[in-house]
Amino acid sequence: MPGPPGPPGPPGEVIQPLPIQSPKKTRRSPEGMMADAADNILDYDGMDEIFVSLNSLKQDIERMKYPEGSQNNPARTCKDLQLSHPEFPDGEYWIDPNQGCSGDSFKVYCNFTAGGETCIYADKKSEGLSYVDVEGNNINQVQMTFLRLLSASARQNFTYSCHQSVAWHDAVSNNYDKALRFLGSNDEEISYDNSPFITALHDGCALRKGYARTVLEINTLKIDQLPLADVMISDFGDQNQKFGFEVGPACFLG
Ligand SMILES: [Ca+2]
Repeated sequence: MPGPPGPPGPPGEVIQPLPIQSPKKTRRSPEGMMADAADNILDYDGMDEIFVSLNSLKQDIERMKYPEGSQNNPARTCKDLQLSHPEFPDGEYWIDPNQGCSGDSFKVYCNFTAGGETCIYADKKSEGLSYVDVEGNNINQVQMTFLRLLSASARQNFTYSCHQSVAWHDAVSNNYDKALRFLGSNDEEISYDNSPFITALHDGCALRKGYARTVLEINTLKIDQLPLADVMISDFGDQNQKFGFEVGPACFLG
């Protein structure tokens, strides 16, 4: 395999055909037996283009090997970017999970500290749950599919702000009957009773007293579950009950 990159080296040899091009003049001389020579000349003329192509191919390969996370030279994922640039700080970078043309690349948040997570955001302007890149553009579903294929786990936080409303554990009844239920991207319903992947990082709403908040983290090996598509709230309807929620970024780790 190392062979192919070699040929671009010879571009210097492009000069060599020059002397051979001198027969070009003789080619115009009327006498025959030049047909073969003419073919050769055409071949050598074509070599220029071949070397240019090889050179551009070499540059493409270099770009793939050392992505910069820029719009023109995006990485496949943040994890890939971290592998080629371990020195890069957490921040916003361009990725192109489906590779090929970079015209459909998009900008994400790379959490290198967390091991190279690729994060997209919930769209605050959307009424339902939908997701956008850091520039607020909707994410192409093909790119989303590729990002999932390149990931081994996915993580997303959900913060519930409550006033006398349970989000996860119900401390008074000591059960999880009123736990929030989520709808995954794969249409799977997940909650306390059927998923081992949801953890309460903080569960202030469990006491059902005054204002508090609960932070749930979905950290799943079932990549298709994220990002969350919907949430169902159970403990609501009584007077004095209030709630609000915030959907955290969905982060994919390769
Ligand atoms: Ca692409």
